Amino acid sequence: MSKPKVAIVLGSDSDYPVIQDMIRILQQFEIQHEITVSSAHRSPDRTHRYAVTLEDRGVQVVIACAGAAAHLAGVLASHTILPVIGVPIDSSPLQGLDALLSTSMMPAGVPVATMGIGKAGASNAAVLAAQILARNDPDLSTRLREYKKQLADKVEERDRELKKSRNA
Ligand code: RP5
Repeated sequence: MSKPKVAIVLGSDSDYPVIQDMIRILQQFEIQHEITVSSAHRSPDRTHRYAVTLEDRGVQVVIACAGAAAHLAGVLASHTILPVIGVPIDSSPLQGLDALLSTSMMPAGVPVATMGIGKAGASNAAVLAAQILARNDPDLSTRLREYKKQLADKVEERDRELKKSRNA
């Protein structure tokens, strides 16, 4: 098996159900990935040890998914020059608004490309990771163009169905 290009880090295994579409999209694009549970707050040493291996192992994009006072993406970004995409998970009483702010509001110099909250944000993280990797991968670029075309085709199909149902 080839080396993972995308490293997905979850703050908890309880975040796993939220990222199912992310995994599906990465598989659809044939992007090798790995998934690791590590918490910025509960296992800071493990998170640090993991972050410093990423570049040497050939990982090219990191996706960090965490809820509540989510510092996972920021901490990973502080230990690597790889692009880090953050996904705020809607697992807290504030339904992810806390995670959105704590993931996105990074100090200057340590960016986290923050997605929207929850499942849609997780899906977009996979697409953005694919778009980053596609800069050096013509086959992946082709798959991305086909993916975008399918999105557009689906809108036209729904438009046709809506019009048909209104005329019925
Ligand atoms: C965050 O706290 C995790 O990313 C998760 O979204 C949330 C709850 O974690 P558990 O208490 O379910 O492990 O750190």
